Amino acid sequence: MYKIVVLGEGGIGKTTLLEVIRKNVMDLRTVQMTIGVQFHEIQVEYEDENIIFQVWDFGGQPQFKKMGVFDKFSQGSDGALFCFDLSDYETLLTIPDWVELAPYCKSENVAKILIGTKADLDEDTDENLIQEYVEKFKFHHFMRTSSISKQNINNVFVKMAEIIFSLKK
Ligand SMILES: Nc1nc2c(ncn2[C@@H]2O[C@H](COP(=O)(O)OP(=O)(O)O)[C@@H](O)[C@H]2O)c(=O)[nH]1
Ligand SMILES: [Mg+2]
Repeated sequence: MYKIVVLGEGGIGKTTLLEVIRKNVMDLRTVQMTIGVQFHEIQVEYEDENIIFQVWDFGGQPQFKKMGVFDKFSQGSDGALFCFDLSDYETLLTIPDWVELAPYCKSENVAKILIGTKADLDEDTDENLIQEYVEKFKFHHFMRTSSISKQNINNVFVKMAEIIFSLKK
């Protein structure tokens, strides 16, 4: 079982993405906790193995940022999805803040994917800045997703597995 944290502003489609991935992939469960973290169990097949991810999806409570919640809960992660909304430029600009909010994930050993959500909408983003962040924050991959068109829905956690295995070699 691999632990994955999902980080990014509220309203950018994190929970929807995980729900869509979960329903498309296999029968799994979601547990809502009062502290505002939802756990999604997501399974993928990778190199003939069944890989199970325990995915930590944080609620939108703004006070979480001040409480150090993200730093605490990101401890021990094998991977992280840093998310922004492709149709909302402001959310791209928050990516450096999210990197700072979860310092544990800065480790080279944590698999990091930058996810641009809502690829079905008109883009309001900056390809150069995306590439700059990929290099600066050492994201292992960048992916556009859409919970509506289902773009890359089946690839997110396969890619995550691939990166995690490559890091462990
Ligand atoms: N157009 C579009 N809307 C989306 C997509 N994913 C989520 N949404 C909408 O964005 C809003 C916020 O989604 P939610 O998953 O709750 O965001 P979270 O706060 O990041 O978990 C909801 O109204 C969703 O229906 C997407 O891929 N495309
Ligand atoms: Mg959510």
